[in-house]
Amino acid sequence: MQISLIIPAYNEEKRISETLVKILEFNKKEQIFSEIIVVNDGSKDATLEILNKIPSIRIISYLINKGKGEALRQGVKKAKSEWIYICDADLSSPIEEIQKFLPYLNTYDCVIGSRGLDAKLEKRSKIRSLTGKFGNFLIDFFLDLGIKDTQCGFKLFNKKAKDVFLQTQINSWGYDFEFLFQIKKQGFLIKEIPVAWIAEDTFSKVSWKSYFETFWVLIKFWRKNIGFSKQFILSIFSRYSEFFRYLIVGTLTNVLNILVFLLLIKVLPAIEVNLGFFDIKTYHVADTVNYLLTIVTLNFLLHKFWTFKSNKPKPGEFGRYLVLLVFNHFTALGILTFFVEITKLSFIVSKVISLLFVISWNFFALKLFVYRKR
Ligand SMILES: Nc1nc2c(ncn2[C@@H]2O[C@H](COP(=O)(O)OP(=O)(O)O)[C@@H](O)[C@H]2O)c(=O)[nH]1
Ligand SMILES: [Mg+2]
Repeated sequence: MQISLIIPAYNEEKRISETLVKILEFNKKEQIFSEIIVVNDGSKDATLEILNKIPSIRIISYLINKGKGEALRQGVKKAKSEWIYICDADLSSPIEEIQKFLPYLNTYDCVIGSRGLDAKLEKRSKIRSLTGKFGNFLIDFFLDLGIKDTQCGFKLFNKKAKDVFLQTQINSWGYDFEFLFQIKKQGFLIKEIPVAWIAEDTFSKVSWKSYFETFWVLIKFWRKNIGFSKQFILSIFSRYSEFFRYLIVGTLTNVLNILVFLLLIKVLPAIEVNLGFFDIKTYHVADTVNYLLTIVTLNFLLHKFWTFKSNKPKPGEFGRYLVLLVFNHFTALGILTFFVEITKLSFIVSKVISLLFVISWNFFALKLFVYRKR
């Protein structure tokens, strides 16, 4: 087997020797890697001293920290094998996972580890996992790669893809999506496979600041390579069509809500029922009937058959929808009360804020709770 293993290392004195012991032991048995290259990217701790004591690895080292992307390019440039496997210094995906990549060697140019395909394999904090997913959502939104997890540090690729890797320019974390974008554009075959992921956040080099920096790198890359082209806009509509249908149905039923209300006040006979403590008048009846028609019935049906295409009869769907309506109503009421009473905002501003809150989760609540596939 001809695979060069490349590990970028920046201030890894705590993790690198354990990692290399594991890798060397594994490789002694399996003979998968023809060389192990560690790139010491200007570490300020004892990383280099530790590396120097480990036999049978190749070390590339320089004094100034340049970023993971540049470090990997330095390693890839020196690699001699047909295939390259890049691997994080913390082995958050255990080295044995390489076995899952190998069957795809002959059919694909690039096989990438993914934390987006099988949640059961992922052991890291919820907050990291969610930020990661959100980051990947943004990357997919802008670059349309169709890849669930572009940022996983474990990737295997061939010589052809290696040449593209060497042409990437982003020095920091964005090199992954730059590389995948370029090879996809050139028609290379990419396979994403689920890998185990065990990570302790306390050691992570990825600070919150790096998330914002990477986002900025993404925006610059998008502007340079895609931008607001007609094709980009069209792809947004087709990729997020469900969400746009949700917006259309929501707007339509709420406009109807007002119109039907006005119509009913006109056509209903005058009503006045005295309950002792409360008078029920025409507009109360009008608004209740209107709500039952537009929001409870029409909105439910349009979302079911058009927005979410849940065409078969599904018991429980309507019940869940009603639960959500009640939930949304009371939370909106709570939020409204909060802004009116505590922050003393005007009614209209408070109403708009409470609406925005509800709209922001309602799409996901409908998709994942009401009209869920399974
Ligand atoms: N070359 C280089 N590698 C880095 C830098 N920062 C982090 N890394 C390496 O990138 C890999 C992943 O880092 P890690 O802290 O585990 O990130 P996380 O798994 O995303 O939390 C490790 O191999 C680090 O040594 C850097 O500035 N330069
Ligand atoms: Mg890590």
